[in-house]
Parts: sequence; C-alpha cells; structure tokens
Amino acid sequence: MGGRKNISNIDEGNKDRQLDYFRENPKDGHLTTNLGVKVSNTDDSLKIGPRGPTLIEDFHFREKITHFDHERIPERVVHARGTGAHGYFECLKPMGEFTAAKFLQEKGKRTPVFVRFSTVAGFRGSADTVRDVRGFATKFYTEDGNYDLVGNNIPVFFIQDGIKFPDLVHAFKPEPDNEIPQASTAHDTFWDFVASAPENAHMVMWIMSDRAIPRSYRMMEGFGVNTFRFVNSQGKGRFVRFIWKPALGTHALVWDEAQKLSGKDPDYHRRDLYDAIDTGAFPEYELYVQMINEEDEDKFDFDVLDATKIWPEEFIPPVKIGRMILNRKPDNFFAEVEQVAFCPGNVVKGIDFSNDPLLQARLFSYIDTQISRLGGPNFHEIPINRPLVSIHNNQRDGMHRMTINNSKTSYSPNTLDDNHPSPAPSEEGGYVHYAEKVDGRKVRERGVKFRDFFSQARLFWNSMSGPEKAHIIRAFRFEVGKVESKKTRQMIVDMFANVDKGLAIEIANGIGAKHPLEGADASKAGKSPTVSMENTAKGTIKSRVIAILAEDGFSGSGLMEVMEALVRAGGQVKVVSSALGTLKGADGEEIMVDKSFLTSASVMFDAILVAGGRKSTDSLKVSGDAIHFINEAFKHCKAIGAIYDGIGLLQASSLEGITLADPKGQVKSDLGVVTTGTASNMDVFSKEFISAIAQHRHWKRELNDQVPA
Ligand code: HDE
Repeated sequence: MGGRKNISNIDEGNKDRQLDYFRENPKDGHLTTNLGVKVSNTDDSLKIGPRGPTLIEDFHFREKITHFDHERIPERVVHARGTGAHGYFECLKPMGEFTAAKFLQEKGKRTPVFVRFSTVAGFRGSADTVRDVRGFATKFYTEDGNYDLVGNNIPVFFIQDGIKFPDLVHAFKPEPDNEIPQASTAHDTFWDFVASAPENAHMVMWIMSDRAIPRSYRMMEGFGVNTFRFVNSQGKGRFVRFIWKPALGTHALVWDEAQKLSGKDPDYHRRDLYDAIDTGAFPEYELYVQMINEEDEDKFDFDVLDATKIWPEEFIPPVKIGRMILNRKPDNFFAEVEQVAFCPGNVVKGIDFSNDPLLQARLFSYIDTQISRLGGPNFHEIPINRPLVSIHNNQRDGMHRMTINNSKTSYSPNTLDDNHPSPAPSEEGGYVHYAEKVDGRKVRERGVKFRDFFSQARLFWNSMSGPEKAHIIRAFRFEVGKVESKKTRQMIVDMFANVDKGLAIEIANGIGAKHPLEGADASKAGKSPTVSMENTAKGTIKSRVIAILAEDGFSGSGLMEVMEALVRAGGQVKVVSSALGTLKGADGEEIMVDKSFLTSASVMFDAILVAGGRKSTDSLKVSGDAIHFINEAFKHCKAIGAIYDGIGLLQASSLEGITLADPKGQVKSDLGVVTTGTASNMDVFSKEFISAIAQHRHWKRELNDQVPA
C-alpha cells in the first residue's frame, strides 16, 4: 500500500504480520451486513405474512444472494488444481560474487515465502494423483520486492517456443466436443500433437516416468526449467538454472495406486501437505543453482536457451545456495492459494532473463492471464500478492483499487511534488536490465542445436533403472493404448524408435502396433545418474504413514515397542480395523482405532504392520478387506511387517515367493516383508522394518503380477 512504512527488517514472520491486518476475527461481534449493519435474522427472508411473497427491500437477503452469485472466479487456464503453504527461505551460501540479489548475500538470512504446488491439466476440482507434471511456484517476499521462481517438478518442457503453448494446452486438455478425459493426457489429441511435434520427445519420456506420479509434494524436485541470468553488482552476467531438492528424497506412487487414490482420496497430496505441517514434519527443500559462464555458452552439445534440454548435473554441478522450510498452512484457501498470482517476470535486482524463447513468452503470459482471472490490473494489491516493501508509482485507479494515493501528481517528471516518486539509480537499488548485446535479423526460426530432439531423450532412457524402464513402458501402453486412432498409435511407436528401438518395440507390443523398421540404440547415449529416482535419498521414514492392522485380542507388548520405534524414527502410526472405536488387547490393554477398512485403504499408507495376537489374527484372516489390504500393499511394493500370530494374515494372503519367520522364530526380512515369531528381538525387528520402509518401494516384487488386488 502506498502509505505503508518500509519494512526494513524482513524475516519470515513479516508476511504473517502483514496478513494479520486483513484477517477477520469472526468472534469479534455479531453477524453484520457488508456495510456493518447488525443482522437480526439470517434464516428467513422478509415476507408479507409467513407464506410470502418475499420483499425486494430485504437488503440482507439481496446482499447475501448477490455475493454468493459472484463467488467464483475463472480457474487458472493451466495449473488450476493446486494447494499452497507459507514458510521461509534461508540463504546458506553468500552469492555476492554472482548475483546482486539481496536475499542471497548473507548466510543465515531468512526471507518469507509462499509456495503453490499444482497439477497442470486437470480442472480445479480434479484429483491430485493423476499422471501429470507438477507445478512448484515460489514467491519470495524479499527486501527488494517480490521474486517468483515459477517451476515444475520436471526439468524440461514439451515445446521450445512459447508460441506453441496454446496448441500444446488445447491438445492435452479434455477434447472440445465432449470434454473428456479429465486431468489426463491419455487421449487422441494429446498423442496426435506429440506425434506431430517431435520436440516433445524428451519431456514425454519424463511424464511417462514415475516423476509424473509423485508420492507427495514434499518428495519431488522443483526446476526453474528456463534459463535465467545471475547478474552481480559489477554487471557481470551468468546463465543459471534453479533446482529444488527435497530433504526427504524424490519418491513416486505406483500407477495402479495413483489411479485408486484418485477415487479413494482425490485430495491426497493436499491432505499430505497439511498433515505434514500439522504434525511438525515441515516440508524442506534445498535450493541449488547451475551456472554457465556466458563465454562458455557454445561449449555444450545442447543450446543453453533450449528448455527441452537438461543441463546434466555431472557436467554443470549444482551449487547449494539455500533451503526452504514450509511451516504454515494457509488460513483461507481462496484468499491465499486461489488468489496468489505468480509470474516468471517477477524478478529482483541481480536476477535477469535469457533469450530462451519459451521464457520470453512466459514473461508476457502470466500477467496477462491474471487480468482476466483476478478481474483487473490491481491484483498486486491482494494481500497474498503484496510485497513487504512499500509501493510508490504513478499507476492509478482500475477495477478493485485499494490504495488511496494521496498526492496531487500522478505523472513523472513533476515539479509540484518535487518529482516524487523518483527513479532509483542502480547504486540505490534501481533494477537495471542486463546490457546484453543483441544483433540479428528478424526471423521465425530456431537455433541449430534446438533441432536435436532425441539425444537427451536417449540419455534419459539409458539412465533409468530396470524398474523405472518397466514403469515407462507400461505408462506408454496405458496412455497410447487409450488412443483410438490406429494411425496415431503407430506414429508414436515410430517416433519413439528414434529414442530407442527396444523401447518402441515394447510399446508396440502392448498397443497392437507394428514394430518399427529401424531405430536408435540408446545404450550408447551415456547416463546421467541424477535423473534416475533410484539414486535419491532413502534413509528416512520421517512423516511416512504406517497402518497397524489389528482387531480385538491383539497382543500388546511387542506391538507397543514397534509403534514407539516407528514414531521415534519420525513415522506416523494409524490403527486400522473393521470398525472405529477402541480395541481391547489380549492382556487388557486398549488402543483407539484411527480408521476403519471402510474409511481407508492400503493406498493411503506407506507401509503396513500386522499386530500379533491369536484372536485378532483369526478375525483379520477371515476379513476380505484385511486380505485385500495386504495383497494391495504387496502389489504396490510397500514394506509389510507382521509379528507373532500376525504372520498368519500374511500366510492367508497372496505373498508368493516370500520367506516368512517361523512360528516363535527369529526376524526374517525378505524383499521388504519383515516378520518375527518372537518378542525377544523387537529392536532388531523394528530396525529392519524401519529400513524396509525407508527404501520406499521394493520393486523386485513387481515381477509378481499375479497378486489379486
Ligand atoms: Fe506456465 N502458465 N506457461 N509454465 N505455469 C501458468 O499463469 C505459460 C511453463 C507454471 O501456482 C499460467 O497464473 C506459457 C513452464 C506454473 O499459480 C499461464 C508457457 C513452466 C504455473 C502460464 C508456460 C511453467 C503456471 C496459468 C510456455 C515450468 C502455476 C495461470 C511459454 C518452469 C502457477 C497463471 C500457480 C501457470 C503460461 C510454460 C510453470 C497461462 C505461455 C516451462 C508452476 O500464464
């Protein structure tokens, strides 16, 4: 707001305090109209006699209905489905040598942030766990104004030039005649577009991979994708790319699980984010930059301006510069998550753009779209979008203007108001665009290296582990298998033969297409280990949710020990049983049931532990729900534990080829199934079970396709 004081000491609390100003306290008084008139009755409209008619003079009725009639705003044209959280960014490495950005100058300096995570294709009410790219957009409220890092969880993009964005989006959104399918690329127009524009090849490999079905927003990387510039105080520029790396590692769901979750809990990722914050397991990411000196621009076999290419981390090592903690949920979804407006063009001094033609289009698009989405040019005044520093300029009026400008002059230069507000020279913090020398003819063309569409798609394929490759093949078969046009299906097989002939044959085998006549051999492409999720952090069970299956008559002693160990290691335990209420143990102990089989499913948990106790096991063994719970968790390669008689439930399920502990025998751990027949070594059991959960998934079990679940 024009009149607000400059906030000199920005810390993570400042944004909170600023939002406090706008927060309503509903307990403050009586129900009022929007104009503050106390309302005496809000249940009956004003009528002539109890049976009407209703009177138009009832201003409370009219106001209530009118406001309701206009409650919806247009959803985002892409990234409509999302959620967000507040937190702070902390600088870990002073970057003054490379950038003048103030929030990156001092180790330990904290800057408030708001992050919005999203899917891309689905409507605002679509499910969280669909196969899609995830948006990862961060607004830094810095002392130099707002900086937005508007990224995705995949480091490359479909297209190279923003002019094709409307074509891409029209192709992947539901088809225009019947508005089917929702939040899915598994349909004709998307694959027709892919087959017609081979620049999509690399990105399509990523979205067919498990990156497109993340386990959690807290377990995915974030990439700025486009090439930006760092500019230091001497005006020297360097090309940069940004990467967020999650402290919990990069982990995915299984496709079958993702589809089931879309029905069982469409809010799965949203809930997961908020649950984590509620339980104090604050999502944490480290921020890295990759830098390329301008003089080295031509030294690579990719063009640094091409957003369909990664900068392989082996050649351009990322430098860790900070970390981000998300520690507060929004108070009001609409006010914060829905109204937040990002733009990759929102930069601060020290950060500048490159000529990446995708980025250049984005610089225009985001502000433009907010004008229709948020209803005018004053969306920067909405509390979540306001910078913490004060705003002074000669922009005036427009829809929904909040600021009361109190000067007579609204032009520059002026003498009536001593030329206030006046521009700041660079030494006083004024943003000066990087003085890049540009020379050329106006053409509608692309750089030569942009035309290499397949090298990095091969690199990606060759960097995948066996299970990752198997998942990609299945994803192609699913997605292209849903395409009705045989011609398009064949075109996809032929196109991906340019990535790898073996891959194309595998796709063809699943979708009734012909094998390609020729194709590339990706095994010669080299490997980039960091693109494989196999090489991610796997050492923690922090915030992982473990279902404890039990019924009346469970055996308490060993169970309590394991539950305590799980909680100590950062896990969350939830007791699941046939009905809500309290369970009575064999020795009289009691535990509360958190979820019933009806209100939950194995897909909502990271691991399963079956309690011991004869009576409990006998009940579970005859429960189709319990057997299904185990089979499904097994099929999804999750860690499964069972103690004493609880092993009986595993025996009654379809865990083919797994060695279980003998009755009264020592701990056995086989492909993520950990069992013990005796209470004498619960610490060993807990350790093995925790390490099995930390592995995330036990992919070798996937070969076991016959599990009925
Ligand atoms: Fe976006 N994108 N985008 N995009 N994008 C939008 O802006 C656009 C691209 C990304 O949580 C829109 O406010 C164009 C790449 C995120 O609010 C729109 C092009 C990347 C979000 C838009 C791209 C992104 C958006 C829709 C190609 C990863 C959600 C609503 C030139 C680096 C932000 C809005 C949020 C949203 C345009 C490509 C990320 C229409 C024209 C590449 C995370 O302006």
